[in-house]
Amino acid sequence: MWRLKVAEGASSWLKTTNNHIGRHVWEFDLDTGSPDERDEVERCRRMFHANRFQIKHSSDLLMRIQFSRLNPLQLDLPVIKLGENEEVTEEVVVTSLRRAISKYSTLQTNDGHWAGDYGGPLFLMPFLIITLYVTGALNVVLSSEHQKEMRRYLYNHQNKDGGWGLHIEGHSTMFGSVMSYVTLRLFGEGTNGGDGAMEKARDWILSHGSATAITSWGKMWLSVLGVFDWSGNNPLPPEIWLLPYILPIHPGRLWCHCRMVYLPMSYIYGKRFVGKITSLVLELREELYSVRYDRIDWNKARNECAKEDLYYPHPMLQDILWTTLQKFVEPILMHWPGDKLREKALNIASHHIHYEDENTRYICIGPVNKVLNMLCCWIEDPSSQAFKLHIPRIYDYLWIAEDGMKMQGHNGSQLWDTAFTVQAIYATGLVQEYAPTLYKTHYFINNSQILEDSPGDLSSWYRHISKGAWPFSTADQGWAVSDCTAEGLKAALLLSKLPQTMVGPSIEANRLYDAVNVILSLMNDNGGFSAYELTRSYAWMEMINPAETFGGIMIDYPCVECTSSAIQALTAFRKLYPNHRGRDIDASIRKAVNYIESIQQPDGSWYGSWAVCFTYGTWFGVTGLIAAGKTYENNASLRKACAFLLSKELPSGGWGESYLSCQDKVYTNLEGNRAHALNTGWAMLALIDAGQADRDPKPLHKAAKVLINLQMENGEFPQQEIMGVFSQNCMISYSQYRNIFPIWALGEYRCRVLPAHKRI
Ligand code: LAN
Repeated sequence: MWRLKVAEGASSWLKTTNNHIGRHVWEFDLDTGSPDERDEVERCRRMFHANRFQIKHSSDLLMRIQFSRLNPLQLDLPVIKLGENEEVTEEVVVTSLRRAISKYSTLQTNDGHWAGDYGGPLFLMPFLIITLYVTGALNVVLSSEHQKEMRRYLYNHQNKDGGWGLHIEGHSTMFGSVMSYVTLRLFGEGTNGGDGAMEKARDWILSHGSATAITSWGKMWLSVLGVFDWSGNNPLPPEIWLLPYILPIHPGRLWCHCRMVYLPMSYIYGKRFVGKITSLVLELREELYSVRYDRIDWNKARNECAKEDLYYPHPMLQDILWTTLQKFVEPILMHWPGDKLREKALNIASHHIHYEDENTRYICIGPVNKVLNMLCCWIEDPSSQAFKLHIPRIYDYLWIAEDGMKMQGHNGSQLWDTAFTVQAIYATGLVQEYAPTLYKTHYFINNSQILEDSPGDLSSWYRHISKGAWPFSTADQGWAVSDCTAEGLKAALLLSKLPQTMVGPSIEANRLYDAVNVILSLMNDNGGFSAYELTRSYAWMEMINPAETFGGIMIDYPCVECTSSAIQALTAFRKLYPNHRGRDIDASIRKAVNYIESIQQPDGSWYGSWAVCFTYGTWFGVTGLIAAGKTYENNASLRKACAFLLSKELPSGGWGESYLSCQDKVYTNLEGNRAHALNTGWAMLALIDAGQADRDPKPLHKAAKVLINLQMENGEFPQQEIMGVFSQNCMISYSQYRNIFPIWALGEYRCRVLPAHKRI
C-alpha cells in the first residue's frame, strides 16, 4: 500500500533547516494495509476511471483513506440539507461548521499542516521521466509501483479525442499529447498499448501537425531525448548572463521562475546535450512525425506551433531576433574563438544552478527547474554529489491519488493552506473547540519561517532578502513570497491573540519585525506588490516571451492578491505593534491602496492572477481596501465591486466561475451555471467584509444555503472544478481550498451576517 510519510527524511543525502517539517512523501510498502483498505483503494481507482471524462479532478481519496483509519471520527451531528423555503439559522450554520472543521482536523498532519494534491499541469511528469531516462536513473529512482501509478495517471487524463491538454481540464494540445505519449513509451508501453489509447494518441499528434508543431519547451525536451534536432530550437544563448545588469533584458531582472527555468535550459542548449540514442529513441523518431526524420525542415520547425497550443503568439520581432541569433551569432559561439565565450557563459550558468540547488536543499524553486537543474548536474558530471543530492528530493514533488501518481506544480502548498486555515477557523468563532488543531498549525507556522537570507552577496545572485519571510510550501524550499509572508504573518498575529495555554507559545516580536521588513521591502514604486521580488524590468519584455503556452511570465508583475495581503498584514501588525515602523507602514498602506484602486476594472472587478479569477481577485481587492479603513459608504471602488459581485450571483444563490475567465479575461460561468463552493466562498467573504449584511443580507443567505447544501455527508465539501491558475493559461489544484473557503465564508456569515440580520 501507498503510505504518506510526514516530516521524515532518513537519507543522509537530504539536507534540512527544520527537521523536515512540512515535507510529505508517498512511499510504497508491500506489507502495510489490510485487505479491506486495499479493496477500498481499488474501488476509488475504478470509480475515477469510470467517470474520468466527467470529473477530471481527483479527490485525494488515498490520503483520505489513510487518515480516516488513523483518526476515525464519530460525529453525532445531523447532516443538513435545506429545502427551498427553509431558513439558514445559527444552529444550522454552527452544525455545518462543526461537521466541517472536525472532519478537516482529522486530515491535519502531525507537524501541523495539511498535505494534499498540488497537481494539475500535465507537462511536468514528462520532464521528469525524460530526465531520468537520459541519465539512466529511471528504474533506480522509480519503482515499478511508481511507474505503474504514473501510467495510470497518464491514461486517466487522456482526452476522448486521444490527446492530452496542458492541464487536466484543458483541451488537447501538441505539447501535452507528445509529452505524454513519449512518457508512456519510455515507461515501456508499446505503440498499440493501452487498448488502443496509444494509437489514438499518435493519430491525434499526426493529424494536428506532428511533433514539429510542439511548443518551444517541448522542442527542447525532445531534443534532449534525441527525437528532435537542436537546430529546430530557437537559440537560448547562456551568454545573456554576461550582459551588464543595466540592460532591461538581463536575466537577473526576469520573474524568478522564468529566470530559473531559462537558466538551466540555456546551459543545456549551450551544450546541445543529447541523451544516448537507443533503439526506442530511433522508434520515436519515426512515430512522432509524418515525414521521415532526416527530411524534416528543422529551420521551419523552429517557429512552428500547433494552433491548439498557441496562447501567446510570437510577435514578429521575436522571429527576427531568433533568426538573427540562429544564423549569425550561434555559428560564432560554437567555434573557436567564440566558443571560449560560450565556455565562460556556461560556467557562470553552472554557478547559478548550484547556488539555487544548495539554497533550496535541492528542492528548487519549482518542478521545472528542479529537473532541469538535476539534468545539468548530471551533464556536468554523471557521478557528481550534486546529482545524487537531487534524487531524494524528486519524491517531494510526487503525489498519488485515485487517478494515479503525478508530478506536482510545487513541493506542496503547506504554509499557504495552513495560514488560510488559521484565519478560516478564527472567523468561525469556534476557536476554543478546535484549540488542538490550532495548536498544531501554530507549531507549523512557527517552524516554517525563513530565518536567514540566502548566503553571499545577494545582488550578485539576483536575490532579494528573505530573512523573516514565509515561503509558499516549506522552509527548506526557502524562496520568500510576499503574500505568503503576509498571510503567514496574519496567521501568526491571530494566534498570538489567543491564550498561549491554548495554542502554544507565540512567535517572538523580533521575528515578526523581520517579516514586516520583508513585506515593506517588497513594495514597488507604484505601490503594488509582486509575488517574489520587486518588478525589475518592463512589461514590454513580454515581446520576447518565447513560451507559446504561457502569458505574463517575463517579469514579476504586481498583482491585487499580493498587494491586498500586504495591506492586511501591515494593518493587523500595526494594531498590535503601533510603535514599530509606524510611519513606513502607514506610507506603504497608502500607496498600496492607490495601486489597488488604480487596477480595478471598469466593471468594478479585479482580475486575480493565481486563481479563477474575478471572484478571487475581487475578494482580494475588497478586503485590501476594507483593511485599510475604506468603507462602502466612503469609497466608490467598494460600491462598484459589490455591484459587480452581486451581478454575477447565480439564480441558485452561488457563484461559479470557469477557468476560461483566466484565458479570455472575461467573466465566464461554469457550464450549466453550476455553483462552485470556492467562488461562492470568495464572493461571500468580499460582500460580508464590505458590509452587505447591513444593506441587504438576502444574497448572503442564499449563498450560505448553497454552501450548506453542497456539504457532503462526511462533513467535507466536494472537490469541484480546478480553481488555481498561473501564467494566465495553466490550471493548478488547490486541494485544501474546498474545505478552507466554505468554512471561512460560513464562519464570517455566522459571526457577521446572522447577528446583523437580527438587528434589521
Ligand atoms: C505559485 C503557487 C503559489 C502562488 C501564490 C502564493 C498563491 C500567489 O499568491 C503568488 C504566486 C505563487 C507563489 C505561485 C507562482 C507560480 C508557481 C510557482 C505557482 C502557481 C505554483 C507553480 C508555478 C510555477 C511557475 C510552475 C512552473 C511553470 C512555469 C511556467 C515556470
